[in-house]
Amino acid sequence: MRATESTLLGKLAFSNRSFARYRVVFVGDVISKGPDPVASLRLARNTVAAAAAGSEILVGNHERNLLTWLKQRDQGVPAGKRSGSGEGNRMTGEQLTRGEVEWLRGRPDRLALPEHNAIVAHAGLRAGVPLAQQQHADLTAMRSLDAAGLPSPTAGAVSWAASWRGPTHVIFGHDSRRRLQLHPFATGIDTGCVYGGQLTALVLPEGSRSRGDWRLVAVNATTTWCYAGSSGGTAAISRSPNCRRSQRPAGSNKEERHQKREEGKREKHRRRDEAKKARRERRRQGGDGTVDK
Ligand SMILES: [Mn+2]
Repeated sequence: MRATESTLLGKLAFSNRSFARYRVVFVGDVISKGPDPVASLRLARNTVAAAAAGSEILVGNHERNLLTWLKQRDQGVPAGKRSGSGEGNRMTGEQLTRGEVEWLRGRPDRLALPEHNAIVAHAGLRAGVPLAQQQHADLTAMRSLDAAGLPSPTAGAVSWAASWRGPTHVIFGHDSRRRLQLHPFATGIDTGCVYGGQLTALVLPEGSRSRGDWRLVAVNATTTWCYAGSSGGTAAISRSPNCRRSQRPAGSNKEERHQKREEGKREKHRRRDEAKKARRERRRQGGDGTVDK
């Protein structure tokens, strides 16, 4: 993701490649799943440091998982008993300096942008609850509402954001399966970069207070690091420790199935033509193919 991240940052900074005039907010999950989570995190941190005051990296569920893992490690919890996906957290955790861990611990899970009538959070907000009282688990993990209308981390049938009634506009990430979400009062910008989709930014010009005045900027992923949508248990070790799968499962998507079908058809035609040719050959040699006996 780092290369794509650089490209998007470059595109946003235009020709001068300077963020000093911009307030930059990352919506979280900068780490995990890509080939070099620590480099991604450092790039994001450096960008925020170079950008205008009020720039920030919000905590997503992956940063939360890493921080929990680090806390348990520091408390002496045995490796096998720590929560979260151990291998990915171990690899990331061991590379971060103490200072970086401290800095990551200090990142917020919500950010109000009153000048834009907007709130930024990694996953979502519970309706009817003031920002200060929102729960960390909801802010970093929700995707849908359950039958009772309560936040749920599962994909669900309908995004929580579809029923968010504002009046504050929520800008969020986390829900890459649904890709770009453009609801009346919520905008989801996780467009599945690590899955070979896009990396997307929402640009809010000074003084703008609604999406009509905001601008979406996206760059295509340079590569696919993870394949989503499979419940298979293959651990992704070499490419990315936190991916459930690093290998593309056979027939995993529509295009691939289509290609397979077409290949099958071609093979069938090829065999039929061969059989025809053989029959013709037999006729040519012996009249009805039954001679020479
Ligand atoms: Mn997430």
